[in-house]
Amino acid sequence: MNFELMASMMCANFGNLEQEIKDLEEGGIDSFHIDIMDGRYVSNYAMSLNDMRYIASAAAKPLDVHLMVEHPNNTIELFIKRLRPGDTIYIHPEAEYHPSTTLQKIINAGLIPGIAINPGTSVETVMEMLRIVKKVLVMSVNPGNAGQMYLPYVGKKITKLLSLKEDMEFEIYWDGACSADKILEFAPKGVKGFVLGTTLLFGKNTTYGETLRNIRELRF
Ligand code: S6P
Ligand code: MG
Repeated sequence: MNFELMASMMCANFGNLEQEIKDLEEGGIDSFHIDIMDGRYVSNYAMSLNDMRYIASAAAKPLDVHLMVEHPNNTIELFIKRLRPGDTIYIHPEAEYHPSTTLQKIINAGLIPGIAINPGTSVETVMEMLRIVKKVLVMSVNPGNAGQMYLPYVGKKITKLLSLKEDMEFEIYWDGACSADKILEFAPKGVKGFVLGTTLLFGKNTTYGETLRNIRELRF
């Protein structure tokens, strides 16, 4: 089955980031998920612009930048100019007065536009933006931290998005508490990719290569 696996880099070992990137790429990761936080939109600071810039310089695989910041329109150029075609930027629509303006900047820069949808945000609220973006990142935990519990009510929203994705031309990605059983359930339904953090990829006794191979060999 064809699905993408992204590494949530806020869970990586920052003491040896160069080696982490190398091991993940050799292990077969598809892209690097970069969680940028401002301490306002979410009450945490995870990664920053400089972390993203370093990973962009060290990685051959694409970056998947998840902006959990207020008013990303004010600083979006800082991110855009350090990214390459094929990289994605997700914004949270609730964090912006005019999210479609910010999305248009991402599109004009030749990057892939995405929105991230919080567990408490309905599909109806973001309907018009579904026509603009190429990717929808469904948060299955509240944004701000790794290592949280899956919120089961998000499943119904994914079903709704799956029914819209062909017509409105977007793909669905999963972010938060991603476990093997979620991939087994949602990949066959059409979820295109999964962000892997502490639940499945980091801090385990197996190498990244072994873990990623095991996931790709899950029986569907
Ligand atoms: C949460 C963030 C996510 C987490 C990821 C961690 O605010 O957007 O990308 O880093 O969910 O994975 P896990 O398996 O620890 O929940
Ligand atoms: Mg994220």
